[in-house]
Amino acid sequence: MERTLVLLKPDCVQRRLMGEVIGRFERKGLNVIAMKMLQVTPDLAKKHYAEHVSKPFYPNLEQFITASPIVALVVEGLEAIRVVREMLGATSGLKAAPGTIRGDFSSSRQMNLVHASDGPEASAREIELYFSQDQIFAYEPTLKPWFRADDEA
Ligand code: FUP
Repeated sequence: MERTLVLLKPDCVQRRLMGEVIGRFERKGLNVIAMKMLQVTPDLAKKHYAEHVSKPFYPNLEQFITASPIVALVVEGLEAIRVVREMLGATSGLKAAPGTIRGDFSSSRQMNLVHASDGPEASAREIELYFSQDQIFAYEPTLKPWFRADDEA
C-alpha cells in the first residue's frame, strides 16, 4: 500500500471542482484517509515548493497557492503515488491528455487544479507537512473484495 499527498489548489476549490476530483479518486477505488481545508501561508508554500523557491516562476506560484483556501488529502492505495499522478496528467493543462483531471478541466500550467506527490520521499515529506499522525485514519474499506482479487494485496 502507498500513500500520497494530494492538494486541491485554490482554482479547484473556487471552480467548484472538489467533488469531481475527489469522486474520481473514490471511483478508482483509492481510499481517502485524511482530509482538511486550510489556507497556505507563504512559509508553508516555501516548504512545500522547496525545490522551486529559487526559480523565476516561484513568486507567482506562491501568490496563487496562498490566494484562497485549499483542501489537502492523503490518498491510499496500491501504487497510489503513480496511479494518482497519472490521473492528474501532465503538469500543464494544455499538454495533459484528455481523460486526465488536468486534461479535462485545466487550460493552464500554473492553474492546474491538483497537486500530488511525485515519489515516495516527496510523499512522506509532504504528508508530514500537512498532517499529524492523529489526523490520518487508515481503515479497511468494506467494498475491498469488489475492487481487486485477494492475491493483489
Ligand atoms: P507537478 O509535479 O506536475 O505539480 O509540477 P512541478 O513540480 O514541475 O511544478 C510545480 C508547480 O509549479 C506546478 F503545479 C505548476 C507550477 N509551475 C508554474 O507555475 N510555472 C512553471 O514554469 C512551472 C511550474
